[in-house]
Amino acid sequence: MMKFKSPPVNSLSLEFLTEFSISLEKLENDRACRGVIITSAVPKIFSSGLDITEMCGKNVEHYAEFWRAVQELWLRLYGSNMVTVAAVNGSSPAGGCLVALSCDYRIMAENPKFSIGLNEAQLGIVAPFWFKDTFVNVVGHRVAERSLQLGSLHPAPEAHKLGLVDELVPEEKLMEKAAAVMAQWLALPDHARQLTKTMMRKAVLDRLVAHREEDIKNFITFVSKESIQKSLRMYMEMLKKRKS
Ligand code: CO8
Repeated sequence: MMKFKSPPVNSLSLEFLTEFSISLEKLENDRACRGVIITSAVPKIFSSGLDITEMCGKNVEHYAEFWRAVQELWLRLYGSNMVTVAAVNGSSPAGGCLVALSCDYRIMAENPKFSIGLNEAQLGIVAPFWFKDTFVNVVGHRVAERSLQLGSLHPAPEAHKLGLVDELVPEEKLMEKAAAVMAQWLALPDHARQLTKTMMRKAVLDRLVAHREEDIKNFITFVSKESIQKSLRMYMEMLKKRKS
């Protein structure tokens, strides 16, 4: 089991992403480890997504390093040979949603206060093509198209209805259920399951691998724009105001 513990909101900073990738790599190389359950140790929040401060007022080198780390994490998680189960025990916007979408199975706590989705459009930014591809592979084109354009954050019951999460369970049953799902998936022979997973995911993974440097350049150009910086700053201010 892997438990995110980076209070207050488990935002995916460069440091967090790097540690997450290294931990995954270690588990991947450990022959005794065939599956991982990903959850959060922070109450009410699975992950608040990419750390917005990493995308604000930094230099080009920093943006490149940060974006490479985001790509690296996704390539590892989406392409993992292990069985990956997300036990989503809190809100999970944007990058947090991507982490859950990259797993093989998603179980979410049955609490309408927790929401999940790719809400990038609400921040005035655009989810990259591989976020979109991952989303489409889970919910289908129509649901993804509407949800992405509106930047929707779906409360757990709605997320379940849309197929964004596979199952809802009362929060106190979440880990028990995740363990049961893991046991079910691990009952199959690894090689057959892994080859099937690769068959389903390879095209989408290959697309980023083939365009990785171009994707970094696009991110830098996009995020360096003054209009985008302004949107991100306004969004951060909105978060702070909402609090007070
Ligand atoms: N990055 C950095 N700081 C954050 C983030 C974040 N993603 N989320 C929250 N924080 C900060 C808040 O500003 C606040 O800071 P402070 O204490 O200094 O005021 C602190 O964390 C606590 O946040 P809240 O008070 O809002 O905590 P709540 O428990 O009330 O709410 C939520 C938690 C629901 C997670 C809420 O904070 C929230 O909605 N956060 C924003 C989540 C979000 O929209 N994330 C999107 C990130 S963008 C992304 O992941 C993909 C980008 C793709 C790139 C596209 C190309 C450019």
